[in-house]
Amino acid sequence: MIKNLFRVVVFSIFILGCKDTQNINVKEAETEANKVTTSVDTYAKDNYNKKEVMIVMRDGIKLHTTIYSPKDTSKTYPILMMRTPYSCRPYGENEFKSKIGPNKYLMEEGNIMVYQDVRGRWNSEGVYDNMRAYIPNKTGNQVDEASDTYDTIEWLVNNVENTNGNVGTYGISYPGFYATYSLLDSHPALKAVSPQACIGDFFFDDFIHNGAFLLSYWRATSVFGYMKDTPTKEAWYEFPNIGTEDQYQFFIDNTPLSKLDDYYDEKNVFMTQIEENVTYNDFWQKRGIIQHLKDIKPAVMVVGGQFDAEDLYGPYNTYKSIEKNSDNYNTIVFGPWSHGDWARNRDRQVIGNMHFGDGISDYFQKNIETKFFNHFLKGEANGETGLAEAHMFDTGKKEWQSFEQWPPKNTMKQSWFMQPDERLTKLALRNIATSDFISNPRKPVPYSEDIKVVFTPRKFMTDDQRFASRRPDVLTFETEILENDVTLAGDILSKLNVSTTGTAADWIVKVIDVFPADTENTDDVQDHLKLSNYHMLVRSEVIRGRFRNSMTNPEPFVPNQKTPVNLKLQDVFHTFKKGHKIQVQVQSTFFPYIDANPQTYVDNIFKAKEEDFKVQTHKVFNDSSIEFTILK
Ligand code: PG9
Repeated sequence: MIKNLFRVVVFSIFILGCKDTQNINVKEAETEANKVTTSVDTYAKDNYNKKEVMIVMRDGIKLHTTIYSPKDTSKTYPILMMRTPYSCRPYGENEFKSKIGPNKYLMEEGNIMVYQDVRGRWNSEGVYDNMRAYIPNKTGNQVDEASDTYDTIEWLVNNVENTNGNVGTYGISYPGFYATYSLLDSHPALKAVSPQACIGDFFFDDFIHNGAFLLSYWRATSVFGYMKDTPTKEAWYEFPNIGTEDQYQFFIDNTPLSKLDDYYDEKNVFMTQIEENVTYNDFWQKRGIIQHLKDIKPAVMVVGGQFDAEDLYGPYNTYKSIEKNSDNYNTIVFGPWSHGDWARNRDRQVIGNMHFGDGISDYFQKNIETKFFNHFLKGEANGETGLAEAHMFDTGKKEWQSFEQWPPKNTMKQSWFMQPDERLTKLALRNIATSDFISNPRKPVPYSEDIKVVFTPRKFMTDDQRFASRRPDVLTFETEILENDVTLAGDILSKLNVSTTGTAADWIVKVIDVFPADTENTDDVQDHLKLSNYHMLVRSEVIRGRFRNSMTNPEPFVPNQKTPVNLKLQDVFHTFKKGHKIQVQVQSTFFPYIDANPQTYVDNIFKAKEEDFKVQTHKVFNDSSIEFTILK
C-alpha cells in the first residue's frame, strides 16, 4: 500500500522501449553485456574500502560482517545490507567482489554496502537452523534472525563512519528470507526493505510443495544440511557424486527413496529433518515467516519472477500478508524472470525457449530498485516514490503494466470444466463422465524433456509441454482457438473431482499457452522444437493428495470413491492472445521434480518399500474445473 498525502492514480502501461529494440543477435548482446561486466569488475576495488569485523550478538555469538565504504568521505551514506547463508566471499580486506550492493547503479552512486554471514554459516559463529523460527516477545538472551539483525544494525549505525543513519536490507531467495526477517522487531534505523524471491515457508517453497518432496532438490540439501562447528572461509559440505548426467534414470534407480540413504547420513541434518517431518507439523509451521508479517514499519518492495521455480509462494504471500496486516509503504514488482534474473546484467531476457524482451533487468535496477532505496534512504522518505503499488509484467503480451493493487481490483473469477473429449468448457455438462489414465510410478511423467543434472529445476517453467500432452498418462483439456485476448491476473484454483483404484495419489495441474501454428521461430528455441504450436507452460503446481483436506492431517483415498481435491496455483499475469488456446494438463507424476508416490498409502513415503509402488487407474470427473482470475 502506498501511503501518501495525495493518492495520484498513475495508471500507465510501460511499453518496453527503454532499450534500442534493434534486433541484436545473442552473441553481440552477450559481448555487450561482458564489456559492461568488465568495466564494472574493478569499480568496487577502485572506489570502495573494505573492512571485515566480527559483531557480537546479545548472546555473545560473533557474526562475520564485511563492510564496503565509499572512498569519497566528503559525504554520508546509507547502509545497504544483505544477510546470507551463502558466504561473504571473497574474504580478506584486499579481495573485492566485482559488483557490490543490489545493483551497479547503487554501487556507482555510493552507498555503504554490508554483507553478513548469518549465525552458524561460513565465517560466523553459532549453530545454523534452516528457516530459524521467529521468537515473538524474546526475553533475556533469546535470539533469532530478527534479534541478530537488530544487534547488527545497532552496531553498524554506531560504529561505521560516514553513515547517514539510515539502513536498507535486501536479498534474493534465502537472503530474501533474511531481508523479510529484518522487518520483525525492526531497528528504528531500518527504513527500506526489499525481500526478493524471498522464501516464505519450506513446506510451500523450494523443497516441498503441498506435501510433495521436491526430489530435484535432494542434492541441494547438502548446502544447508551439513553443520560446521567453527567459523570457516572454505566450503565444508560436498555434493553427492551420483555418477550420471541422467537425473531421471538416477532417481528411477533410487526409488524407493530409502536407496538414497547410502549417499547421505544423519550428518545431513536438513535431509533428516525433511524425512522425519512429512506433514505440515509444528517443525515446519513455526519456521514459516508469513504468519508474523503484521504491523510492519519500514517501507517494503517485494520482487519476484513470474517463472521463478524456487520461490513463488514466498514473494506473493509476503506482499499479500503485509498488505493485509500493515499500513506501511508496501509494493510488489514481478517481471518475466526466473530465480534472481532481475539482479543480472544480461541484456536479452530469455528463459528456456522464450524471449521476453531486452534490457528488462537493467530497466528494473535503474528505474525501480534504485529509486525505491534512494527515496527512503537518501531522499524525502514520504512514500511519494512515483513508483506503482504493483508493477507487473504481462508474460503473454510481453509488456509491463501498473496496478493500484495486486491482485487488480477489476478482475472476475471464471471457471472452465474438464471434459473427457479433452475440451475445456465454460459450462458443466449434465452427464457425468470421466477422463481415465493409468499411472505407473515406475514410469513417471518427466517434468522436463531435458536430460541432465540440475542444481534445482528452472528452465522447465516456460518449457514446451507437447512431450507430456502426447503421453496416455497425462490428461489434456483445451479451449477452442480464442477469438479475443484473455488475461489471467491473480491466482488459479483447480477444483478436481477424482478417484483412484489405490489409496494415495499426487495431482499435478499445469496451465499452458498453446501458440498458433504460424508462430515465427526465434534463435532462442532448442533445435528439436519450433514455436509453431508451442505449448508454453505458464504455471504448474502439485499437491500430495493425502493433504487435500489438511496439510497437517493426511488422509488416504478410499479406492474408487469420487473425491474432491482443490489445488491453488500461484498468481500469474499472462494474456492468452487471440488465436492462442488455453490448455490444462492433469497428471499424477512429475519426475524427478517431485518423488514418485507409491500410490498405496504409507505413513512416510521416505520409508516406502518396493512392494508399495503400484500401478493404479485414476479418474478425473467432468465436473472438475479450473477457476481463473480474469482481468476485466
Ligand atoms: N531458495 C533458494 C534455494 C534454497 C534451498 C535450496 C535451493 C535453492 C535459494 O536460496 O537460492
